Amino acid sequence: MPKRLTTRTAVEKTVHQALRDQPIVDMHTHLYPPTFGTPVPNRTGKTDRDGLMLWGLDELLTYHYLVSEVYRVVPAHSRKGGLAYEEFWKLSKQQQAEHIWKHLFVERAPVSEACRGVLTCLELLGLEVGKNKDLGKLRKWFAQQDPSKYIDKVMKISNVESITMTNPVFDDNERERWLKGAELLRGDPRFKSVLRIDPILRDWPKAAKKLTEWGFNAGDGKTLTQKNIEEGQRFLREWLDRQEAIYMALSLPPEFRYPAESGEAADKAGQMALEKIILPVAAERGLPFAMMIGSKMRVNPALRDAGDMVGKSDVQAVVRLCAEFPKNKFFVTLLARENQHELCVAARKFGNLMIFGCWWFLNNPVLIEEITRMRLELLGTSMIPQHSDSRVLDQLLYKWQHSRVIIGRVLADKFTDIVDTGWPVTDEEVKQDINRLFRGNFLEFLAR
Ligand code: HDL
Ligand code: ZN
Repeated sequence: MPKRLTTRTAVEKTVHQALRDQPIVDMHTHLYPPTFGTPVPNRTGKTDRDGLMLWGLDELLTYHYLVSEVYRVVPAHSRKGGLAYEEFWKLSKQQQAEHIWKHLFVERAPVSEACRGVLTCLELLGLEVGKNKDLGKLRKWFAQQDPSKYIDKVMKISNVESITMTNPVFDDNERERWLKGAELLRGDPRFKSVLRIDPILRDWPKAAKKLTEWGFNAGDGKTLTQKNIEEGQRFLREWLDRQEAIYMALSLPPEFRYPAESGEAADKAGQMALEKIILPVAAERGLPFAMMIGSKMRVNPALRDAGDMVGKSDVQAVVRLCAEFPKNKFFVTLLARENQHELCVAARKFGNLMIFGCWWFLNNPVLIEEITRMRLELLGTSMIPQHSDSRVLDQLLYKWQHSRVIIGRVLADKFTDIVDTGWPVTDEEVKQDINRLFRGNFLEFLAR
């Protein structure tokens, strides 16, 4: 029998319990099952230097967020003992981890969100790192894990029921693995695939050249004939089938405009690739197209994955695409804090637009709180508040734990606000809405 909630305390208790109990569908990660190989030493002994499944202590400590943070403390160029980038990249993964541990954890308080995240992971794994800061001892525990069983453990503790991968077809390592044996790679139904195609819009001429090399005649990159369009569509259909992808995705620079503003032939061709290749195939299959806009790649190339930057995007490009392609479904997340309000208002105008997550540089408590409040106040529960973006399996533990606490605080306020008007809120309703936010809205939008 549903129980009516009449006080803030009752609401808070219900919200936090419902969040703990709610199985999560994580709609955007960079995680992989063991069939994609793992470079991490472990009890199975089967390691693969270029393996894609990252997990364990040294991967946690060398997450690219922490690489950029340690270069704040020990600069690359300094008269007093810096560490040149190329020297850092020459270190082993363990040596890199030790360098980060020393400078960001031992010699100063690990208060940044990425540092704190490592501590939350270790705490949730029961490793009592406060009692023992010796990496060697911690490493021994991880080396005893079997990757397959470790996935079960991490998904259980984090209560994540489904992991949505990012599968970049233009990445040679990943593509070759799919070509070798797609069925092997899809052995674990808890992992869903996403066809990631950034180069098609970030650099159509280069992408067209690659497609042609792979046997799909996509033209010269400056013009798109009907044949090129058909071949580009054939490429997408073939890879969507191979991966059994549940949506298509790409990230875009802050300069992305629709329609393309530059008179450049390549930009015009890229716009045609969007209009004639990507969106028609997505629409025919009822697949959402995810645009993650605002990432300026490699502003500091020496930092590699850690060298990307945020920039303010043009939300009107999203508005025009949603308006001009009503049969397409769009997942959109923007990287700049300054774009969040305009994106929320855009979502009020288009039912084919589902906004999601506090992406990358927004995935910090202060911004998760601000953005979630804004979304609930403007959109109610018709949005997807978070994804983890995890690159290392263990990060599911901290990214979801931290977000549950913050989103829970906001939800408790919002439910209490309506309880205060005399509106009858029950525990069942709270559970239903939390299911919508952390699972249902995503699955329903896929099926729509
Ligand atoms: O483009 C993306 O999917 C981003 O999430 C990048 O992978 C970024 O490097 C990242 O890991 N952000 O968390
Ligand atoms: Zn990502």
